[in-house]
Amino acid sequence: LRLEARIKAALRQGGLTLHYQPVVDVKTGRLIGAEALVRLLDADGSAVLPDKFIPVAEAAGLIGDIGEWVATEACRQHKSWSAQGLELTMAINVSPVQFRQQRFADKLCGIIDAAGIDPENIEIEVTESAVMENIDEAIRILNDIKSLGVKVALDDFGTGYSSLASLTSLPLDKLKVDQSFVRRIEGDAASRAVTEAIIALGRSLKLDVHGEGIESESVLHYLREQGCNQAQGYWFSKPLPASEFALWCRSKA
Ligand code: G
Ligand code: G
Ligand code: MN
Ligand code: NA
Repeated sequence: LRLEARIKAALRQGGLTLHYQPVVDVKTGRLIGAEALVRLLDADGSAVLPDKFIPVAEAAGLIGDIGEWVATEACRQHKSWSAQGLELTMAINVSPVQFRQQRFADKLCGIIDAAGIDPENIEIEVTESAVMENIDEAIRILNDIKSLGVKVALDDFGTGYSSLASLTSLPLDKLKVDQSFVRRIEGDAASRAVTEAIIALGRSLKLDVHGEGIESESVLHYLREQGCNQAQGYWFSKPLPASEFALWCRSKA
């Protein structure tokens, strides 16, 4: 209950913050986006990571509030950067519980409208396992989201149990190849085989394929050769507070 109480306090008192990790176009090396990643700030200023508090928030019925806060803040930040000439696609993670909540697409639409930004600049990331849990329902929700103009990425792809046939009926823009494969590319032939299969599958379905967890130039090079077109990972930058993210972008421009 201690963490639950801290989450509640954070929601009331501004104790949540977003870090942003750059997303880069593999061919040109240009910055094309940012993934917003939520942190819970402790009294001493240190950050609790979402792997720890998101499951607690889901169980406590607090994920809807967190999700709304994240989307609102990510949209506000997008608007602010855009006004400074920094144009990018803002990716927002959506928990499986939040994804299935009543009127999720309506709420998202309201938040994007209120921020005054073009929905095409927003991308939601939903995990493969969340979608595959109930494919018909997922298709319906994703169609609602797509009809707003918002983009959809399938996160952690390769770790769930996909019905490959149903991939063709899901309205997707992107597959994010899970880090667990990307990070083993150099040492493990099986991880290379899975990565190559995912890239080929995504490209033949005309989707963007996004490699995450890239930690070296050689892995980036390999992914480029395989036809992966978007990249993210510590090789470029770890997730950064907004002010540091903007500095990082200027140092690249
Ligand atoms: O980089 P990091 O430790 O932030 O992310 C750990 C996990 O938490 C990832 O799986 C990521 O998708 C998830 N996560 C990060 N931010 C959010 C968020 O705002 N909402 C949800 N639901 N999950 C998030
Ligand atoms: O599941 P999702 O893709 O949303 O997870 C994002 C998480 O991955 C965040 O915790 C982020 O800090 C972490 N991350 C991003 N890039 C790298 C990387 O290159 N190496 C490692 N080890 N973790 C990464
Ligand atoms: Mn993600
Ligand atoms: Na992921």
